[in-house]
Amino acid sequence: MAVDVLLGLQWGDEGKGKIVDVLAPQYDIIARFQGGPNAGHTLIFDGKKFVLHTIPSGIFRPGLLNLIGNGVVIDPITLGKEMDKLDEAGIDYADRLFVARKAHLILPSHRLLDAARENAKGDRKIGSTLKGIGPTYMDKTGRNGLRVGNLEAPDFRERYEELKEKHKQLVGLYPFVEFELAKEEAAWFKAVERLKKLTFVDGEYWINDAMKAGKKILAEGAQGSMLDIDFGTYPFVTSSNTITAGVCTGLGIAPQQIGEVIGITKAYCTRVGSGPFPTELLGETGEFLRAEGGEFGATTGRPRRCGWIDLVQLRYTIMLNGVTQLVVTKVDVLNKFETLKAADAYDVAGTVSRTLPFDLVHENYKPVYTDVKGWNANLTSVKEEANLPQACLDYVTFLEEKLGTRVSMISTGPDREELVVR
Ligand code: 2SA
Ligand code: MG
Repeated sequence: MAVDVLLGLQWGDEGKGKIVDVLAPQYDIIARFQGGPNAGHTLIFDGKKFVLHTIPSGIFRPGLLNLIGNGVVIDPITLGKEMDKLDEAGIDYADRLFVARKAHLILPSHRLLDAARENAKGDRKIGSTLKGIGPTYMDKTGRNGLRVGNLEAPDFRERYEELKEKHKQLVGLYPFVEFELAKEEAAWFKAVERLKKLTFVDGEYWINDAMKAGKKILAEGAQGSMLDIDFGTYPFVTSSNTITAGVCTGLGIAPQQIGEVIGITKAYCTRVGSGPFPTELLGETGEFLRAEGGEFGATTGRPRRCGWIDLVQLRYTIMLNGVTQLVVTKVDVLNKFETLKAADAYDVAGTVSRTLPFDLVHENYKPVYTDVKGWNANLTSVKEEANLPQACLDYVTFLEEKLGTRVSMISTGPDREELVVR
């Protein structure tokens, strides 16, 4: 049995949570492989909205097992809050949520460091979600980190204090930021007791055994490929490998075990936080997309930047991920346009290019747009391909041709039900 992958091809918020939830019944296990509580996966069904940060989006489907893999960084406090929401909704997750022992822990002092470093950057801020992601991955690669499995050892508190002291020294290098460490710490240790009630597993054995037993597994990406630490718009990226390669290291799976790679893109494009966004629309049209699409960060509530779809960027991330099928989301947000635009090439210092320049931050380039006919009709709630207006189908065909990849699903609204499967 192979592991299928589902991930975002832009800067995050492509609608991964919804699509995982829709596909979940075809799988036995949903696994998160990178990122942490910076993620915000929104799911809407039966008129209710849930936002998940750490827990895989398979949790709402009874019988499905969910793994938080070793590549994820976990803040017990956020995880505890997610568990509260599940408890309130009467979702039984106790026997269905597994945590890899090798996943790293986000300490309160990681969040303090995140805040202190962003604060010191002035107008060069990354636009971090301030969840402690960067400092935690730094401690992981710097070989200082604490892992979930360490919670089971008697010397955990000592090791915690040691790492916290290191962080306090580092924080001293930055200007002062408001942070109630003692209070946050008390909440953290309380949440740790709750985390310890979940089942800890050696995730790499657990998942390989499941594969051998014929279980169907879906790996759920967070953020997006353009936020990948290696291939994204560095340094305006997150601190993990968000691309398919991250599934191997973030779960303990060999490359030949990767099956379908389902890449998700919005019918337009958004980005939250700072950094280059070539097709960004700064005027009225951008604001219109933000309002129509409800484009506000699911974790921080920050307004998302909006722009046209970028085919140069998408061809790049389709290549990096080995995408085998595309899902186009939020097509209904484009309902009111006579004409749409898509960037099919870049003008790089006077030369037309179909590849991304090395440094999107500093190089001289601008997108070259192609006009596409809009449908100017209401698609909300369309569930059958036959009910989509011809212009909308033509847009999908245009994307398939330009991107060389089949579109297997079109999302026409936020609800689980609002989806055309082809
Ligand atoms: P971080 O927190 O250190 O990983 O931030 C680094 C950059 O990565 C971006 N980033 C995100 N971009 C889109 N969506 C994310 N999740 C939330 C959401 C974000 C939110 O679903 O809306 O609520 O604001 C996410 N997480 C990280 C971030 O903006 C920085 O540019
Ligand atoms: Mg999100």
